[in-house]
Amino acid sequence: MKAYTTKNIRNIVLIGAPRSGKTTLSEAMLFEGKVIDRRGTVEDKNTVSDNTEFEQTNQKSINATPLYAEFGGCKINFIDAPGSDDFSGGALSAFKVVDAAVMVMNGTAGIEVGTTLFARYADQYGVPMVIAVNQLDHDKANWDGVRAAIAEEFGKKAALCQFPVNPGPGLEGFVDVITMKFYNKKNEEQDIPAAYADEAEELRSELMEKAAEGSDELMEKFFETMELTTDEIREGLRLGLQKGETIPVFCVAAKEDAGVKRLMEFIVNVVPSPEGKEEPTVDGGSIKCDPAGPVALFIFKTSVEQHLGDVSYFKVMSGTLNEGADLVNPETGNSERLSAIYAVAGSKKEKVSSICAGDIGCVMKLKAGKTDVTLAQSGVEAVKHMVFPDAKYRCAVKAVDKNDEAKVGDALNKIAAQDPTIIVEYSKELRQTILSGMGEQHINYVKWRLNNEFKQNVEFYAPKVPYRETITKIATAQYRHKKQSGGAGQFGEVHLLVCPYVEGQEAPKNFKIDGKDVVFNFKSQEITDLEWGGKLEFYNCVVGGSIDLSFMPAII
Ligand SMILES: Nc1nc2c(ncn2[C@@H]2O[C@H](COP(=O)(O)OP(=O)(O)O)[C@@H](O)[C@H]2O)c(=O)[nH]1
Ligand SMILES: [Mg+2]
Repeated sequence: MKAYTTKNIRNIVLIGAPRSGKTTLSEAMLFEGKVIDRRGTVEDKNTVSDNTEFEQTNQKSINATPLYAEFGGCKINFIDAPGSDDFSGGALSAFKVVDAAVMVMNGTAGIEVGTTLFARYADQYGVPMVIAVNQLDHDKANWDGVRAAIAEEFGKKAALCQFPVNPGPGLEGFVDVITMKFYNKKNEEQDIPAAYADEAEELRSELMEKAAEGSDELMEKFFETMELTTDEIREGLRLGLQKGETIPVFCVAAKEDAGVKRLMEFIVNVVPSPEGKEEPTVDGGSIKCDPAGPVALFIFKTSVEQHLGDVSYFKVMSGTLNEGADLVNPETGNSERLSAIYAVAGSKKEKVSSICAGDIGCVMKLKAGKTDVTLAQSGVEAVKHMVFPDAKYRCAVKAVDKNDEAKVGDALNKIAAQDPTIIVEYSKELRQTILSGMGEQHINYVKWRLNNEFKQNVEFYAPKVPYRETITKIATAQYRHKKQSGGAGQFGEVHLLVCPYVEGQEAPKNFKIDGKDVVFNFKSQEITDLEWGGKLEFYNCVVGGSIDLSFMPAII
């Protein structure tokens, strides 16, 4: 592979509702980028992206797959993310390493639940968005409906850059109002057919106005001349995109490869390169994406892959990573040697000798190659950790055969180390291992992995409900201990008072012992938070050292 510099890198993630066509678009982009010379399909279970048995059997993406294409002098790294909320961890991890998201929309369905969900996530994580309306060759393609739905959902942010000619099975191609050209289904650039010239002019004016909002200079120029050049439109869209104020809208029919080349051209021309990006660190500082800076890489995904074992996917946040580099995990101080590094397109991996700042790659068999880990030259701080939504679904897990408990525990810990949206905890209160995830499908996938990948027979069941009683009324008790069978005698008396307690209640002042009022003489107070949320308050009221200090820990 050609060596790339930071400014020739583009990093994007494909997001969108399930079955909108992200994996099909990925395959078309790999084809356009000459990484593959024959396109697979989801139905034939031979796409580069959906390369695991579970994904192929279910014909849906579970894992976010890092891929790349060499195109227009750039390396476009793109991550094919799963579309269901249960597996949103993949898209959310990818947000950490990309400069834009391509929201794939199903041209027959418009705005779906997944569209809104992932658009909201992109907004929350501060990732700019480009829309690609897909499936415009489908017999149920509804361009007018989708266009209206986009306007309703994204309002003034949506910037229409293209429209299709004859959407549906007779799709002819797309008119592009940035280049003012028509692209037929074979991606050939032609003049705009006369019948669509007026519509194209009208849309270009609207687009110029939107692009002008990108900066004051562009706005001034637009007001003076009522014109922007094609490059100025691109600049305006880039600025609007970076600020999250503009969402450019493109058209594709990924299954037919139509429009894909032009979308990639737009990514190369308009999506910002990672150069100069400041990545926040755990100590409140930042790492600048500079190929001449100190080497720092961030692992955003790990997986166990057939014939390869543990694979860690990373983005070089700064510096230039060379094979054989010795790096340190700034949070643990552990060092690692990266003897071989690779460019990645799903299961296709190409060994490279160096990877520049901003680029994405992978390395195998690292000792500490966990997700969310930084490896860097000494003196560099760790990258701020990824954040994920709280788990939405939980269940209890146990090995069917009690003797396998340790093996099941190990397997669960491995799965959780790879997928940060899976949480495994042992609840001392319930005496159960509790597994939490993003949804029922997510948990079922963990079960599938335990059975098939780790060959463990497990049972998933509803966790127990913790039953906590409380004290409702005052009660007293007393006990006298007396032992005099040779040697020094033993004597002790315990008087117990149990009463209901509410937050802020004053400590008891006196107590009746043998009918007599005893006033407490508080010496010290110790408060311990209990595991289940309660509190233990201990008042030491010992008089005259009558209880030896060495007995105190046993009493508390
Ligand atoms: N007609 C048509 N079908 C498509 C197109 N893109 C994807 N599909 C089909 O839509 C289904 C879902 O595609 P897939 O790429 O798995 O969607 P994903 O869930 O977003 O990754 C598959 O059956 C694809 O063959 C397209 O451009 N046109
Ligand atoms: Mg997919």
